Amino acid sequence: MNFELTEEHKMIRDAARDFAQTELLPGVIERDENQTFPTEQIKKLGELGFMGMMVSPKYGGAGMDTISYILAMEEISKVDASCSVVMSVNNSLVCWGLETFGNEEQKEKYLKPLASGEMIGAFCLSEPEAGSDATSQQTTAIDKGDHYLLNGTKNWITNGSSASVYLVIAQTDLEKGHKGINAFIIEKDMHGFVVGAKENKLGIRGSDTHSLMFTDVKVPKENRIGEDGFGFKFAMKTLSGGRIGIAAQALGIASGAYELALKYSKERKAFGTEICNHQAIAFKLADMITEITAARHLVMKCAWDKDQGNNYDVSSAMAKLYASKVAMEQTVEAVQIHGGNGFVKEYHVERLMRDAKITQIYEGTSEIQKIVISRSVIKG
Ligand code: COS
Repeated sequence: MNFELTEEHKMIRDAARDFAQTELLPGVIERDENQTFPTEQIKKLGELGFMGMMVSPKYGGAGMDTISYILAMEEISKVDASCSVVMSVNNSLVCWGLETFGNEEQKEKYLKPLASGEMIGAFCLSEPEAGSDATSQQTTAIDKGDHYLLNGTKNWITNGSSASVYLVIAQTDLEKGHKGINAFIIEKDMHGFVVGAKENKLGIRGSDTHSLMFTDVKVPKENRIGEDGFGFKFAMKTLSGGRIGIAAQALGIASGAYELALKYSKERKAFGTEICNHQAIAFKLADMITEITAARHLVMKCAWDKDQGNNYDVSSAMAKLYASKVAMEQTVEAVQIHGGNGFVKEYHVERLMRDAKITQIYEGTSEIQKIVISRSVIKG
């Protein structure tokens, strides 16, 4: 076992930290307030290689490992979780899915611009009636010979309007159940594809979340990913990796709030001393750093599993379940340590608390993670 980061890992973490402080911190409160998408910031993340971190340089990516990816995700999420969700979806759902399961033509045409940050991608599984119950897809893609005809609605899609390329899951053959589901690459300008209204959200307000409508969209046959009927497995396998990204996001939200709370507690005075000298606050800090360290170990372990080629379906579910719980609980504590100041926007912790909630919901709710983990332990 080796708990040390390599020099390269440290460099990537520090580059992400610098970027977050210089490029993301200024304006983060306003972007949250006005629900402004971080267009310029995402462009710069692309130039740094952070939009296709794990993609091979052959396809315009940075060729880094999963540990590097989660280190960068944590640092970006400490400051701007709206920005990090855009990065996470593009990296671990869209780019990874295309690089692992796409064919050579699909990689040349779509992966290259996505990995270089020239384009943004979206992953479209959820529907009004199919969130956790992902096999109940109502969106249909009927085989018409040289193309599929796509009809249906997708909900809560991250990068809904900012994306140019959408990976859409749809039912091709109802009788075959989940084995009749396929994944397709959809371009924004395909006829019959409409981006719906933007959601007005509790947290990650800088990211754009939309519903998407497909009416008789003609999807060329060559835009199907993998063999006929591979769509559900594609979604499940891709989400396992996505959950590592969201676990790292949750870790970053928690550690960002902790760092702010620690600093504040060393400056703010009450009853004649800095509040960190009061046991009530000192013990909160002790609990926070302990929980965050435990979450970091789970996230690191599962990233390591992925880099080693081990199965990470369960370790990513555990990492996301635990890190998102820590994010929710410890951001509440960070607000508490800040007292009245924690309740106002200028101190950043209220935003982190609002941002934390979604990490227990998207890419599989905490309850879904418990299904994945419990089925695995019972099966043995
Ligand atoms: N990798 C590969 N295949 C997987 C898999 C994985 N991680 N998880 C499930 N599968 C396969 C199963 O092996 C099964 O295939 P076979 O019939 O060939 O064995 C198939 O997928 C169906 O699996 P299962 O029977 O377990 O389906 P369930 O309907 O019980 O659902 C859960 C399984 C709940 C785990 C799944 O629906 C899920 O993850 N839901 C949450 C989806 C989600 O994250 N939504 C958020 C949207 S993205 S923001």
